[in-house]
Amino acid sequence: VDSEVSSLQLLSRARAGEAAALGRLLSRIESGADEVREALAEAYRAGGRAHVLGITGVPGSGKSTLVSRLAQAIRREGSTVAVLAIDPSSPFSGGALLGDRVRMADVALDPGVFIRSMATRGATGGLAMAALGGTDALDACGYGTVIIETVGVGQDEVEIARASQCTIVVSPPGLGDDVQALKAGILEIADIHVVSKCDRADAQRTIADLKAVMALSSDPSSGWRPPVIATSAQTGEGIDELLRAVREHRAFQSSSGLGAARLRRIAEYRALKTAEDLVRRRFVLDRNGGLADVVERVARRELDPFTAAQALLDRKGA
Ligand SMILES: Nc1nc2c(ncn2[C@@H]2O[C@H](COP(=O)(O)OP(=O)(O)OP(=O)(O)O)[C@@H](O)[C@H]2O)c(=O)[nH]1
Ligand SMILES: [Mg+2]
Repeated sequence: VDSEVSSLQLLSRARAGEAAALGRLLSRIESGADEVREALAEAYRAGGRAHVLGITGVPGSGKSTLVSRLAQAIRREGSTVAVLAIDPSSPFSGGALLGDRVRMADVALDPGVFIRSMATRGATGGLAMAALGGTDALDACGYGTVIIETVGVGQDEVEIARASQCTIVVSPPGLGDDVQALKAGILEIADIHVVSKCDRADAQRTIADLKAVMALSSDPSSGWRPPVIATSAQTGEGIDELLRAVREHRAFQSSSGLGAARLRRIAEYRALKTAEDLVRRRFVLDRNGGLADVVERVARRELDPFTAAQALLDRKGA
């Protein structure tokens, strides 16, 4: 951590519109440094205005390409948008986005768009903590929409996508008979389904399969039937329709009261996740956390794991 400037200062510069300060702040959040905690608390207090979208799907399903299209559509509406792509194997900066670099460059030069990749594996603070903290920072900076992209594999990644006001699950066409999101176990978290790459001939089959699965599985009592939207980042098909569905879902959430219930569920998840993180930091990262001797006694069966955990938590300090 470069220490001349505090994270709190970076946050206030970022909120004043300085993109470089926002980038530095996100790097610190990514590193999980303790110093950033105060800035994160301030960002959380200031935030809560952005519409946060979670986009997930199996690797290579076309999430990043779709997100860049969606960002363009949001800009055309006149609203601002920030994107946080978590641990992508094909980051925004590097990948050949359908030879569409010119348009991506337009987006990249637009101050109403902020795009950032975060590769947080191995970071001390953990994946979810960095992603959620990053979302708070972007929210506090006043972006109208914050999009968080995660690959739909792994518990943290799926939870991050769920910790949003609207979760979009992207399924690519083809590759066997099953809808892949079904295999990945992420179908049920969708508020909106996207079948990507619908310029491909095999997309029709996937759209039909997904609609059939949805007809069987969706719970009509919730009042919201997740729509299945076919998109192509290549032709632009379905992008406006997707944005319309996002807006409709938001209106439905607020008129039904389900949005408030969801915000409480997210708050609960965040509080518990943060407690978990604190416990992990205290015992795993702190050499004086007393973990080693307790572990030794558990290994020798002098202590059972539950009593050991209780003893650790009861310990003063940290
Ligand atoms: N034909 C076609 N190909 C697409 C479309 N969208 C994305 N692709 C291709 O699919 C591949 C993966 O696209 P990405 O957007 O990187 O997918 P992703 O889901 O973000 O991938 P990861 O982040 O690595 O999981 C790339 O080669 C894209 O060019 C589309 O609409 N049509
Ligand atoms: Mg990606």
